[in-house]
Amino acid sequence: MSRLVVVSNRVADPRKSAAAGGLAVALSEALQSSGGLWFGWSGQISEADSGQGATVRLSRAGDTTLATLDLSQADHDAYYLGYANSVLWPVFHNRLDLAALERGDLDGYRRVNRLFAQRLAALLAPDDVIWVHDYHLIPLAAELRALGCSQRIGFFLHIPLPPPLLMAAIPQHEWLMRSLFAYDLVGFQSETDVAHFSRYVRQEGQAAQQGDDHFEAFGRSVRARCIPIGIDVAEFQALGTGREAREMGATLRAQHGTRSLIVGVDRLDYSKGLPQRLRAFRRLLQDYPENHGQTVLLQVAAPSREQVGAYAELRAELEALSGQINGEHGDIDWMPVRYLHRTVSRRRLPGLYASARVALVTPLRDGMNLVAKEYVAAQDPADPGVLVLSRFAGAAEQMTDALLVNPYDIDAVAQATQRALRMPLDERRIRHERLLAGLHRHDVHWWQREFLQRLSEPAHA
Ligand code: GDG
Repeated sequence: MSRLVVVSNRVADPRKSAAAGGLAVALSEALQSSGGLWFGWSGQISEADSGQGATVRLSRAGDTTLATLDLSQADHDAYYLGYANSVLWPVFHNRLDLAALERGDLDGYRRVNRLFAQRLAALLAPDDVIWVHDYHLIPLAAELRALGCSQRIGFFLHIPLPPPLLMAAIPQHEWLMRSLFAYDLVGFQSETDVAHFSRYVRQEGQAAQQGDDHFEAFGRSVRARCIPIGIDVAEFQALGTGREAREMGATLRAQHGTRSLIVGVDRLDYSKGLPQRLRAFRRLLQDYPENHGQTVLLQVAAPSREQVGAYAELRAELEALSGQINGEHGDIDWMPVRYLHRTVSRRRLPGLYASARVALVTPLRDGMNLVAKEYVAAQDPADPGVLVLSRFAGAAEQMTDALLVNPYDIDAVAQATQRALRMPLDERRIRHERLLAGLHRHDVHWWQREFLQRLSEPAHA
């Protein structure tokens, strides 16, 4: 069996899996069984031990080796805050207006990818299998190939791939897409992403698509497939039986009594559609006054990327909006919006989800969205809550038994929320049963096995 080498921007310590979440659990499972290596940024910024002088620190976590390196302040700012999170993230989420195209940031992005490749190449054995994750590291395989690495290399894009016209807003779009052809396999979250990839390479790369998932362009070939990520259903449900989740559930029930709880849990990010969601909740209170005193929206917005300007503005907008709604509609004994700008412990999340009659998962654009899946996994099958899900989340391709909505259409989201609040038990059970079956069929273990199986197949299978 070949050794698995995982490369991602950050390395999660698999020993802290309850904190790290399902992705870390799934990857560490594959890493442990092959005595693997996980390579990435340490999360530390250091001037002395970074850039060309950066040394790789090795540590052990069971049978897995963790290999991390520090970044200098300049590299971190240009690669992580700059090109990755102020160019690729907004454009890939259809927010051209937020893209900050600074030439120095591209240089930093290339420099850090080259540095990762140089340090990683020194640790590789000839028959290793390499799995690279996400938009921070698109050119990594090309850099490794330039150093003579001929191992099998796969790439999984966790975020959406935009349609060709939007992609073309990035001045280096051709270089980025050409970089993907240095991989043997590229995995996407949804069929929509694969269709965007296919259209791009046909239009811009004069590609020939040969067979289902095999593309030739730029004088090279790659396989590209939809391999949607799932969650670890069993792990998440087990978390739900733990003390912290049960206490969370009991606290919420005591606080809200007979009131219906609507929940939202997101990183505070403009892709998640949070202002639109709050406006839809305000519309619900305006159009369906029976919810007065009876319904509460609990929105957790976990702090994220606070050094990027667009995120600070969003935070201020959300705080103002929740204050307005509470001012307009609240009463002495009822606050319609509970807005929390903080992280809730992962062990308590299942209790929060289980107490909510409705979940609003309404991103404007999302690669997959794991909160939608976690909410379904946490429900009591005998009396389940209802998922209201954006049609622009990758999850909507699989979770067609949710109430699918256009998150920009405030009236429609308010109507769907009202329908979810009033949905009869029979219908809730049927929808939940089908959604849960889907979660089991395509869980995170399936995702990990499927990706590695496809990566191990010969190129012209
Ligand atoms: C990217 C893609 C894709 C959130 N708030 C808290 C908290 N969370 C956890 C959730 C969930 C995870 O973070 C968020 O996952 P998402 O899928 O919603 O979103 P991204 O972070 O944007 O992730 C996305 C994903 O990669 C995987 O491929 O689905 O589309 O954008 O697990 O539970 N966890 C804790 N406290 C919080 O307050 N502990």
